[in-house]
Amino acid sequence: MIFYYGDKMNNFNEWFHNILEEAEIIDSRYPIKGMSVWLPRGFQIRKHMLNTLEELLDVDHEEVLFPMLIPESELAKEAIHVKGFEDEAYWVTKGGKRELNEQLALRPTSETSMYPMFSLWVRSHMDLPIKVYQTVNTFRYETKHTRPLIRVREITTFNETHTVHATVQEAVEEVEAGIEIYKTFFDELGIPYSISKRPEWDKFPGSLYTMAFDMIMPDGKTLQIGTVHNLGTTFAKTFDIQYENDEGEHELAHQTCYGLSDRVIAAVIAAHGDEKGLCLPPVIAPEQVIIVPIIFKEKEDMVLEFTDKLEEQLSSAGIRVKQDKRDIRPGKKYYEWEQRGVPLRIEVGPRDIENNKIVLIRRDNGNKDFVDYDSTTIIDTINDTLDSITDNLKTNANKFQDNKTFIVDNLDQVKKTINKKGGIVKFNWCGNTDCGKQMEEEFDIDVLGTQEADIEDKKCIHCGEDAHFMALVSKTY
Ligand code: 5CA
Ligand code: ZN
Repeated sequence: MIFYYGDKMNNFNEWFHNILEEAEIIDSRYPIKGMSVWLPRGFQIRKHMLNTLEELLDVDHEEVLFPMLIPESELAKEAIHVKGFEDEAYWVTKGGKRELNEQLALRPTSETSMYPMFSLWVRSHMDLPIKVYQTVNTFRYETKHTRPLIRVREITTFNETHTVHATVQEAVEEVEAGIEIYKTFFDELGIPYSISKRPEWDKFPGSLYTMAFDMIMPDGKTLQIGTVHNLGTTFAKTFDIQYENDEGEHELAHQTCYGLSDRVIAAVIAAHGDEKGLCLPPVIAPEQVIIVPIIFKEKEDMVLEFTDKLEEQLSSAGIRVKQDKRDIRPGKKYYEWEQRGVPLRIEVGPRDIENNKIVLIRRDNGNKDFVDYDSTTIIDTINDTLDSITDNLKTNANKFQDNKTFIVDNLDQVKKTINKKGGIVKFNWCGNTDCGKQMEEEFDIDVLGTQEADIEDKKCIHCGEDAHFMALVSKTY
């Protein structure tokens, strides 16, 4: 029986939920709202996702691990920051039956856990820069509708980078570096994005400014998939992170932080999945290649001898490969591995071996290729095919994002476009908070942020004042 996933475009929620279940990624029946269980297949995907990310971060950052509990006195130190998170914090108030002297927050993010320690670590400019990251679980008592991977109360895969610098300039450069790392990372996964500077009223609590990555989901709403913040000296003041410069004077340090979450996995699923189920980019696929031997009784030994050798060969070349020798119909195997999103399937039957051929079937476009089996070139052929799958997934996903991004020049079109087509709408904007908040109310949309553009002598399409930016607006998750 063919499983019906639902309509990805018109009923994304149903489709997404079905994928998570059928592809055995997570089980969301855990008896706490907003918390789920990673299943073995999902955990593999998560692991490869993190390896890809951490490899990029490791070039210029070091991994650390801070405690999960934060004393209330530290969390409350930075006034704006605590205001942003006070409604979302979970509290530990007891040890056994005893009330604690001071209640402890489960980290909603780790500024207030890390920065008191940074204050101890930074003495002179010799101690700078600090560039560290950790991958941890964080807790946020979200009040908006929770959804698996997308809006959770235990973020199980929170990768956060925190840096400390001597100068404004270095912090600005680190923000750019962070953006580049995330671009490379999302590109490797074929996740499309639009980058904008969040408006004043939606920046990270305590930051100077926030740069955000947004992906347009199949239903036309956008999902914030990553953020890079310039913290300025706000936290350095609060947590007393100062260094002695060459003249022996004390100066405040400049900081940045940036982070990603489980949402990355949601984004991959949403970007590439289809009516057959999950479709994974090779870089995070638990199996990049699945070999299905076509076995007939009398030729079984011959086929298996060949496929065992092939499996061994691919595996030695560093390709994640698995062979499915189960005694069930090949059709059922094809169906299952397609559902699970394995990028490439190799079928080999007795006739193929006699003709010295193998059959490659791509998950992304269904193309079937009969290729000559040559032991000296087969690895290149397969690696090239995997690369081509990555490219194709990325191209198609980017096309979707581009086709759903509209530039308009009057207010009427903003409303019409968002309601009819969804996606991101861009237009000339003044950048003023009052104007922006009014628009959000009037049109029931969110201002994602601004992009710099050549806007001379143009007026804000909402209030008529001079325009300074392109605004990006959308409905959001
Ligand atoms: N300390 C900073 C940088 S790590 C910080 O916490 N930034 S954040 O609040 O913007 O979170 C980083 C990213 O986590 C967001 O861009 C978003 O993609 C993701 N995220 C935030 N809240 C949730 C949530 N409840 N569920 C899943 N992902 C979330
Ligand atoms: Zn305006």
